[in-house]
Amino acid sequence: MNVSALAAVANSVRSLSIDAVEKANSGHPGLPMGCAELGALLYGELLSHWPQDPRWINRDRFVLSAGHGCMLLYSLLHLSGYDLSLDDIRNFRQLGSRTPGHPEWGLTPGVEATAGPLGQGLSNAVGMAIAERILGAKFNTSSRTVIDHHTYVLASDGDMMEGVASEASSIAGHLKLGKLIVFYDSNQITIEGSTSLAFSEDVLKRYEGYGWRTLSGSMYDMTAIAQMVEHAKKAGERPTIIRLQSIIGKGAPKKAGTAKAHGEALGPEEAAAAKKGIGVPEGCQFYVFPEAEEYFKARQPVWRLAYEEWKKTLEAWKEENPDKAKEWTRYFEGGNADLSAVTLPSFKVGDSLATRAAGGQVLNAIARAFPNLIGGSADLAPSNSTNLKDMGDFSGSNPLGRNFHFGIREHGMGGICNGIAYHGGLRPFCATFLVFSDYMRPSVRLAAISKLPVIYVFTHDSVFVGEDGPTHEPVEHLAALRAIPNLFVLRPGDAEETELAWRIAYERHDGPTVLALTRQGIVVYPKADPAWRMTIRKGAYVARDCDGVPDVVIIATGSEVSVAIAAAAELTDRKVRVVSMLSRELFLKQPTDFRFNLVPPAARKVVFEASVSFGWKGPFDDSVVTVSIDRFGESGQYQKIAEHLGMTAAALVRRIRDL
Ligand SMILES: Cc1ncc(C[n+]2csc(CCOP(=O)(O)OP(=O)(O)O)c2C)c(N)n1
Repeated sequence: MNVSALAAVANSVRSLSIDAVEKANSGHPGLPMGCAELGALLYGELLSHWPQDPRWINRDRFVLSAGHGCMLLYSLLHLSGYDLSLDDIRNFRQLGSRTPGHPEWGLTPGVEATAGPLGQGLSNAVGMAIAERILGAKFNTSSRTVIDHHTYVLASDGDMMEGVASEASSIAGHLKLGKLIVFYDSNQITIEGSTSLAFSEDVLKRYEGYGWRTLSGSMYDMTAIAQMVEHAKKAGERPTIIRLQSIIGKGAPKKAGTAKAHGEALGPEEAAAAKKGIGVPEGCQFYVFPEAEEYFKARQPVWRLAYEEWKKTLEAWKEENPDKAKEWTRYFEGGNADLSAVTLPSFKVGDSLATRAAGGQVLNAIARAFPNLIGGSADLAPSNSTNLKDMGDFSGSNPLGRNFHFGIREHGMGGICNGIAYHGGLRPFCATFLVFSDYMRPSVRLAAISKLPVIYVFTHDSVFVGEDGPTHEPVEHLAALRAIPNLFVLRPGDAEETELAWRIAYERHDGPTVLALTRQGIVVYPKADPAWRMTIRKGAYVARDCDGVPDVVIIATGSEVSVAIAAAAELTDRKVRVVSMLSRELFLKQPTDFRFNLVPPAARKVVFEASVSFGWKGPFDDSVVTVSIDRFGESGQYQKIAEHLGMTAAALVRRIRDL
């Protein structure tokens, strides 16, 4: 290990980070300056990677969980040869640049996860380590290893304080994810000052309790860190956390070790002094030390060789294992999974079952056809109907089990599923009650930002949960989820629609999808639109129609569709159409013609949904009438609740007659 060259890399990271933040006049110099040595060691020595192929399946993953410190990452990606130029670095934080204020997956080559909301990156890394475990068990043979990599994380004090990181770390210990290595940048500084203001726990003891191996040392002893990593790699069944004592803003003469170094430009004087202190020639901007450049130049052939070796192994493995090779293609190159040739359960008019039950049948059929579909629930699988029958339980000793038991850790579950999706090769779903989607909302939002095709099965989707009462009855959740851009929220009305909803969710590859499913049984209704199976993919279709142009269009979702159909049948003196709106987002994407054909502007529009009315005016016009629930629910028999809250067919008939 060339410590002197790595020191030059570390100081190049400092030089680039100081200047980028200075030029943008915003950003976070403290972490990159404080962790520069670790970054140099990672990108120079520890990571098995090949900058020319940042999507190499078997690369080591490195997640910068403390995303605010992204100049560390950008500097190292630039220095080690990724397609990220000095101009990209100069454009740090500028509109349209590839170096945004926090790392964004899919935008910058080499960025493994969108990070910034603290704690998320660490939970993503747990998902990546899980994916590695599964894929290794699936594809490696006794003679050839094609999946075998480590997942590294750099986490800050803030990451360590966040609950989501605790949830994910707890399950990582339980699952014995020995190839997960977390570096904890312990600089004891956060935005408000010293961590002693709010954080006095013994982090390593906590991780010991989770079943991790814990090590500690100095951020600035690269030889010792490399030794600890070797040690960690031998930890076998235990993930490792290495606490590294560090100085935020190391190298800034006045601000180092203080909160002043955390999140603002050092200022011209301090920046100049810091650069001088590390040996940047006077007047130089965005300076890279020649020794650092030479070092990375020399590393390229070494990395290329390892990469080419792996490719050769893969080719030989494919020849020896043609069946596995086919699976490999499906796992990694399948792209948009095509369900057209897959037989899914069919339901018929008159069948009575909850959409969660129908969903469970469809999920099982898809899972039988696509072995890379994996997932589970936060301890509610029997209620969510998400058990994959005869497909085993994923555990520390059974990597090929496909049912995940996330425990009661919704937020961790969301972060882990994002990590599995980031990793590639697997298709994750997860489940809980709709009301608890709030517990995982930050991860859902990040899946939407990062265009991850995670599927969320959220059951017990309305006040018709009944007896459990208002704490368990979602009223604002559909609206809240619909407010997240790029998230599809699908609320099917019966079992047949549930099958279609699953198809849409599974075939989607550019973002996450929510399936909101009922607890209560629903009778499958006849559909007026003969082409409804096609039309519903546009978000809505005519479930029940009238002769001629309708006077009233009831727009209903989920379990309210069948109630609306019953109401329409009673309103014999009016021309009433019922539109089942599986997805408002999909409907709103359609051309005006389609939307106006379905919901003619001249008709009275009545939205019927057991949810807050928030958000329903926008899609139509101010004349829309909402029959909805703008309050919390009640505990009781769900039919009684429906009567109490005016959500029955009779109540809807009265409302429409009163119009
Ligand atoms: C969930 C979340 N809450 C708040 C923030 C705002 N924030 C950014 S960095 C930070 C804390 C900084 O302390 P630390 O994590 O120790 O980073 P360091 O100061 O060492 O750079 C906070 C509160 C955030 N990014 N994510």
